[in-house]
Amino acid sequence: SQEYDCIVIGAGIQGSCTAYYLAKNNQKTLLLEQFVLPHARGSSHGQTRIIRKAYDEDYYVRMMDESYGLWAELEKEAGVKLHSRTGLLMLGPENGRDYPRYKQTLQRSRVPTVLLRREEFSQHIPNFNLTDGDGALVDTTAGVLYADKALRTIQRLFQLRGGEIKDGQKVSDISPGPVATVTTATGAYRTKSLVITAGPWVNSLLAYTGLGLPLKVEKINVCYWREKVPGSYSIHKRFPCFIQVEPLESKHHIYGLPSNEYPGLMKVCYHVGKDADPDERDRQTDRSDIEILQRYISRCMPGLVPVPAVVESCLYTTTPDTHFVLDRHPTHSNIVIGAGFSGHGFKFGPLVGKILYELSTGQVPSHDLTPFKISRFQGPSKSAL
Ligand code: PYC
Repeated sequence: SQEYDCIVIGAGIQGSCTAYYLAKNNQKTLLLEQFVLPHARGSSHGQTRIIRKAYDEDYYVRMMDESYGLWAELEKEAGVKLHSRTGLLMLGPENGRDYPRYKQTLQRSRVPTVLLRREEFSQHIPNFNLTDGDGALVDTTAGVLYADKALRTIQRLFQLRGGEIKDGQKVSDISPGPVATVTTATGAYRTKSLVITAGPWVNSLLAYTGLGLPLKVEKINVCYWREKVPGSYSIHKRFPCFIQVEPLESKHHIYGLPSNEYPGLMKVCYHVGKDADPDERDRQTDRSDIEILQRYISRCMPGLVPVPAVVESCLYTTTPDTHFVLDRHPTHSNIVIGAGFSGHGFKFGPLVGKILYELSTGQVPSHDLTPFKISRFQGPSKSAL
């Protein structure tokens, strides 16, 4: 069997970034993927994601400070533009639970932010009705990440640095130990260090190692809505991304990205979906979130036709507190786990990759990983976006 310094299982954004930092630091690395690349079965496909510093926890803001720099380095190395700045409009009840927390965290962390007064709102954000009682602010650092392009670019940079990708190779066994063996239908690979970043499939892989994490896999309906006047919510007219917390229509957030990748269509989605089996994703046909979105769009975004023109799918793998898992395996310390990105992990990809590389090569991680430890699942949980 072939031997590597490190094997990374799962070539989504987190695994591909981890593999890149390993190869960049001279580790002989194999990136294994069960499906033939590229594919749309997991959580890293699709044209766009939001990148932002707007968070309600200081540590995510600090992590995004570094992640922005790492994205810029990757763009420079590849000579490819991977994101566009649009700003992120945060909306929510002034006296609610979430909006004041975001506002305080942004101000405390000195993130460049513009507060929009109700009187001036429509002048800055046309075609949008601000809900009575809602506050509005703009995180001016935020924008759109070109997700598919970013994933392709990082995998290419990994290969240019000598990394090996084997796709279409589903893992059929992991035998842990000081040298672990990973078996697929076509080979057995040995490694001193294993990283598991398999998104919704992480628990099926961890089962080989005697571990199960409290993760929920949800199917998100990624909806695109037609502009009544083409271009009115367009990135070219500087329409921002938005996150509406505590909307009148629902318990969970609604978010949107300006029309860009599909001209004339704006992406607006609900941040929570229904449980799904990742191997039978399309058997989950619930569309109750689309009714919530239709009500929201009819009320707040009068320039969109309130019937989705395109619906794509994405899987979220969610932890009970919606914070990530970035940790070592509790009984096999040479197995590192990156999981449970809970629908907000893509923008952290390069930083997560750097942290998982640090863990897998025995370095002290460059960020405090306390919020991301597996041991927290034995205690009480709390929730964030
Ligand atoms: O983390 O900004 C985010 C996000 C938006 C939609 C899903 N996640």
